[in-house]
Amino acid sequence: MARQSSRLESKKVNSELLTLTYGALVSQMLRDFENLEEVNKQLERIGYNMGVRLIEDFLSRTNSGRCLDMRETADKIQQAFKMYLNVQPTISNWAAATDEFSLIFDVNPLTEFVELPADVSNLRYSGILCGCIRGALEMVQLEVQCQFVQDQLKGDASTEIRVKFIRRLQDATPAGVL
Ligand code: MYR
Repeated sequence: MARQSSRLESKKVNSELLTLTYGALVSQMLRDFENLEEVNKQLERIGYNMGVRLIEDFLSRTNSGRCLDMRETADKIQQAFKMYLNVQPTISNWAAATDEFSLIFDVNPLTEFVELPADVSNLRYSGILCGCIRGALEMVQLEVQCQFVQDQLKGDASTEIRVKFIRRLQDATPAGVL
């Protein structure tokens, strides 16, 4: 019993550490870059580079085969969020053509205890997550568009990432991987 509660405690500490570390990164970037659009761009790029690397770990840890359609891909993304961030977004709002869906988050571990000052209301604070999804999917030859369409951090009713299938890619080294 004591061991289980200390494991829960340690998960809580890890998630708080993540929130604080990410907050420090974003604050530093706000100081370092000239404008918000540049910060938004860089956060997405960092996420993209993470996704490009993370997919290999994900595929080997889950022993995953290729997804046959976007529904399977959505399930894998959900599984990845559970595995790496211990949150399980709900998959919903499918487009009729099943080429577009939403991930709805009850909790965004990057934004717990965060408040955005009014002068950075255009900051895409958690844009790193969209970059991560985009980078990971590009490695399995799926080009997607990924963006927050609602964010509780900005006063919206929920936090929702929209993922849209763009096209299947030929095998190629992704542009801009560092
Ligand atoms: C395939 O079609 O070949 C497999 C697709 C696997 C997709 C896994 C996507 C992982 C997205 C990572 C998001 C991480 C968020 C922390």
